[in-house]
Amino acid sequence: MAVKNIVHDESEQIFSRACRALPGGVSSPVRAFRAVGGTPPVIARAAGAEIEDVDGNRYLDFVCSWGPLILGHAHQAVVEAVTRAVRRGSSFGAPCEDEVALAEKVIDFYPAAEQVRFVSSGTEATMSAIRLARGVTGRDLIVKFSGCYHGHADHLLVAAGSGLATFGQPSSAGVPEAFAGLTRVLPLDDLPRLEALFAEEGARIAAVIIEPVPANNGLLLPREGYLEALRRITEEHGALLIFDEVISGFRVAPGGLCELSGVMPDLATFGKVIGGGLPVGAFGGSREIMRQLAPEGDVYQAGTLSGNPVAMAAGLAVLTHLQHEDAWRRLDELGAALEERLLPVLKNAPFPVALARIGSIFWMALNTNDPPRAAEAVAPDAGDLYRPLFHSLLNRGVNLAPSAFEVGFISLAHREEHFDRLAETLDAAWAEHPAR
Ligand code: KE4
Repeated sequence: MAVKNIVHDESEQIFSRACRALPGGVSSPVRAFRAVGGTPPVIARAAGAEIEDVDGNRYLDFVCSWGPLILGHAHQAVVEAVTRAVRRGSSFGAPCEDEVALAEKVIDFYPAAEQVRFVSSGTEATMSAIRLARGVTGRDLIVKFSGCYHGHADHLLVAAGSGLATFGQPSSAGVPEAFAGLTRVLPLDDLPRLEALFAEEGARIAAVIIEPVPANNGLLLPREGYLEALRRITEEHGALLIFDEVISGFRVAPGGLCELSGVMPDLATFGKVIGGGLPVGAFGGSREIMRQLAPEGDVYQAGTLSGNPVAMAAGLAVLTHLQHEDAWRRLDELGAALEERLLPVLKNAPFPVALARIGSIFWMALNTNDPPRAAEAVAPDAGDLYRPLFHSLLNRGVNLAPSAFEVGFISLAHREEHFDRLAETLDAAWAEHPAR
């Protein structure tokens, strides 16, 4: 397949305006293509498994807006629900029925949630869950794992993943040492280190927060028994276990990793899929813990647009559609089809490539034969090897994440023939890769 003669004039023109009006031209750093170079296409529209830029170039999309679009872009169920909702008013700042219905569905789906609170992003969800854990336990320390990303709340921007992994910044400027000092960071997949930390400071630890399947520094699948061990250790020391299921929630199973692993966290956080592409986050847990939140309890948490009726309608449409379609069986089928189609082609790469996958989430681990289970085990030259690969794919109309550390997503709009196209495009990319 010849490299498409991609015209970028409109994107270049609009993005140069963007760079004058917005820092880096973006509203979120990883979109700026700094890790892969070049100018990001400015997207005009999207439908199903495709996105189209302002120059009319169309791309087969495996970013899916970083996970939310599990039904595909502009799905009819979401468009109709949002249109109906917004005609009734965009925001009330008061209880609304769809907020209750979505909360009831989340509680129905997620085994560890007896109550939930809605917010407007995954960051707000994890920030609020941690404040609640500190309020409930009366303790200050939080434990996170290097490479796990839980949004950009100050105390969590320590050895994070996602954009921070992409930029190689172990932590962010602007975070006072006093804030970061209450966060302990350990490597994933190292239980002796966790046991030792708890032996030393367990009485001060409010919570351990983890992406139960880390997907922001590559897809770092946990070893058998690892999550169970986290549950045991936190329970022994009276610390809460927080599953950050912003990516995995409602995607890998109705009840996320909680359902797949059978491990019950004390709190779980959600985002992405639960909003169907609109700004929704949520956190949930036992009634006993959740009732510590204002207005019932003394842990304050609030938000003008939390439980927004239009966003709630979108989330409800997505979860309802997933349920009726028995979507998770189909998403697993599609994930298996992608893996079967890609494995032979990965062998043609000019360096080792391992495929990590869980359900409809996948990641190519470059320059290694075994998918890493910790950020420290990701090949140090993964970013360099990924850069030319990314552009070869993009120039052939296939959109993967502009970072070696972000995962790919499959939606219900994807078909097996899309994976054939990805495989063919990868083969062409290997042929022209500088490592060849
Ligand atoms: P948001 O605040 O971006 O809605 O969610 C933060 C967050 C929390 N927890 C996990 C496990 C997450 O993956 C995220 C956000 N994910 C990144 C990319 N993997 C969002 C992309 C971006 O920052 O633009």
